[in-house]
Amino acid sequence: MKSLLFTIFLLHCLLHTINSAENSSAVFTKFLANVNQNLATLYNREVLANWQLEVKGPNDLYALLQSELTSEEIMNYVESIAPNCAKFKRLNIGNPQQQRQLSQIPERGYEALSPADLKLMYIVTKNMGDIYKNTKLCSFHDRKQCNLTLIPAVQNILHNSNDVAEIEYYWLEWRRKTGMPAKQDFVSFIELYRKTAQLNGFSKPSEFWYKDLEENSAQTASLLESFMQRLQPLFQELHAHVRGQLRKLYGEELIPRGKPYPQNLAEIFIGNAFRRADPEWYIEFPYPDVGMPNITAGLLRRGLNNAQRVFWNVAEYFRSMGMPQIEDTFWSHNARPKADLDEEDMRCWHKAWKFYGIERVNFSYCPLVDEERFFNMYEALTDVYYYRAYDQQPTLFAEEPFPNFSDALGKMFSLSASSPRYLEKLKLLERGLVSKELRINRLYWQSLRTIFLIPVFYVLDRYRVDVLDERLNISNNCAYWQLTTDLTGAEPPVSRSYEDFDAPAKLLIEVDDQYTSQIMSTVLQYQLYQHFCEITGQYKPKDKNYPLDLCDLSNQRQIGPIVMEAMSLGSSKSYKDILQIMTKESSINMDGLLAYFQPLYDWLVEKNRLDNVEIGWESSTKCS
Ligand SMILES: *[C@@H]1O[C@H](CO)[C@@H](O)[C@H](O)[C@H]1NC(C)=O
Ligand SMILES: *[C@@H]1O[C@H](CO)[C@@H](O)[C@H](O)[C@H]1NC(C)=O
Ligand SMILES: *[C@@H]1O[C@H](CO)[C@@H](O)[C@H](O)[C@H]1NC(C)=O
Ligand SMILES: *[C@@H]1O[C@H](CO)[C@@H](O)[C@H](O)[C@H]1NC(C)=O
Ligand SMILES: *[C@@H]1O[C@H](CO)[C@@H](O)[C@H](O)[C@H]1NC(C)=O
Ligand SMILES: CC(=O)N[C@H]1CO[C@H](CO)[C@@H](O)[C@@H]1O
Repeated sequence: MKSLLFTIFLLHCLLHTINSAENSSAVFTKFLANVNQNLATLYNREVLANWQLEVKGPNDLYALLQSELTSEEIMNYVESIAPNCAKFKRLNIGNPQQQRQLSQIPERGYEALSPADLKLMYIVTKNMGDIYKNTKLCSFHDRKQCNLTLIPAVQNILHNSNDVAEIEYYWLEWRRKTGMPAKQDFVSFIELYRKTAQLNGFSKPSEFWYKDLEENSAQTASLLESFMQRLQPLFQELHAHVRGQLRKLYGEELIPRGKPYPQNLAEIFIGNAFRRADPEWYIEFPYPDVGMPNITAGLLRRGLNNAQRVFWNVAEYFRSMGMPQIEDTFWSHNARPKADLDEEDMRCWHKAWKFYGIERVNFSYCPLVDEERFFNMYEALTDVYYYRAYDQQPTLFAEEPFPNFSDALGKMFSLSASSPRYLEKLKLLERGLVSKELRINRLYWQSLRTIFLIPVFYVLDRYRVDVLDERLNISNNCAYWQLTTDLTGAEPPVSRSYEDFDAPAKLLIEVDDQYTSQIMSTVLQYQLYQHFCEITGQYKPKDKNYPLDLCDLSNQRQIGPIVMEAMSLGSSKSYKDILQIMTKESSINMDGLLAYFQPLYDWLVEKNRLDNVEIGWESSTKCS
């Protein structure tokens, strides 16, 4: 009885604090201050541990343990404040900035599941990753040798093969060994994901899927559809050209007229654009004799032969655009080389590391010097500026406004730096080399790396969202293929049936990875580029001397302040507000991307006509 009375008394006090209108706002303010502080402490421990892993290597067991422990602590913390978050959301108090902070507190995500379900979720996602890691295929030429990993072994074989039977064999084996074995886990994943969405208070699974994009799923879906529609003319011309090239390589029987191209052959062709360039490959280029300039050779010729020199060169580019100068001590104080490269894992990149609530940005660099690492430096330095610009924001706002937003800025700057006009300035390209042929080759190479990915990414998200929201039956393999064929113009090389299960072949590593933000980021990159080029007079829509693909932003000092202002906002405003500040437009659109590739589009239309290749594709009859 005594203890009951005591409880009632306590409850009364609690309710009193929360419910009395004037005081609840003080309590709310205090709550947010606490959350900002606690998250900063936890995040910093995690970043520090991950930074240690990057510079010391994954064998640093202490850092590995720290990293895992802190992730768990963060989850526990988020879990512990969840009831309060829900309460404050219901009370609907505070000013708009406070309400926005509240909305930026991380969701519990899978932690909202019951312990048994949570365990199951870990098991199924781990299983799928393991299938990917552990699956070994037998060699096409020696069926008794069965130790080929999917990546890199099979991938390397495919890149270097032009034997159609071999390519088809691996395509089918890959699906046979990964699809069916993953089916049950995939089905469980979908069910658990639906539950998670519901437990986190979302009305539909797709709302949870798109939660970081600040719009409801219907708006996101219609934005994506508008992208796909506007992309279609360019994509169809590119598709027709690539299909024509494949027909030259493999013959009319394998690549019949008017049909989707076989996915396996197209992927190898397009994938070439991601490999280190080798001169043989230029045969497939619009102007094979012109090829592409060798930037790596240019870097070495110019004495930019280590990461530190590249860094200062790139820092000068940012300074010339009116961004703050990086202090001389930055490199010696903050930069460390990435730990030894793992042979199998060629992911060696420069990377900035942000800390919270303190002025600190560390930097890890890849010691390799080549074209890719050179342009990557522009992206890494963009992050240094970004992290420093928003370090006065509370922890909950010390983020980009949507995932991959900062990539759009970084890639925009590296795009501008890859402009032949700028490369001439840097003497990485010899003067007078900027010909029509070189420009078309460059645009073509870029289109393989970006334009083709957009529909592929779109299908990956669209498929999972449609399954999650029950618009598509997970057991209907042909529905998966119909989406793929309609949108990407590719079909399976051999007949597939309703009962096969092919979707996981592309989704095993991170089954819940979201690609929509990457599409938005890519489109935004070109939108920002067009805007900045236009306001600085480097791009003039009607003037052939100022095309977008040659626009060079270096020395355009008015850009720095605009970009710094946008960066300093962190996620305190929605991306639309930030876009409005930067460009006077509040939605992402395709104008910039299409303007950029316009010369390639014109070339393709003419070339496809001359080659008498057909545009578009019928639906596929390969799945029934
Ligand atoms: C696979 O096995 C063959 C012999 O069976 C061996 O020569 C080869 O080195 C092995 N490859 C790998 C990646 O282990
Ligand atoms: C470019 O130059 C580098 C360094 O000289 C060289 O290693 C590489 O093979 C060249 N690449 C091409 C495609 O010629
Ligand atoms: C990380 O940066 C801070 C200051 O920004 C510096 O004091 C610290 O030494 C750096 N850490 C390393 C390992 O370089
Ligand atoms: C988008 O962000 C994710 C997670 O940070 C990252 O893995 C991915 O590489 C980014 N995508 C692009 C296109 O930069
Ligand atoms: C999905 O398809 C399978 C196999 O065709 C069928 O058994 C099942 O009833 C379908 N589920 C729904 C919800 O339509
Ligand atoms: C009774 C009481 O403690 N009132 C406080 C409620 O919170 C405001 C601040 O928002 C204080 O000024 C009051 O003193």
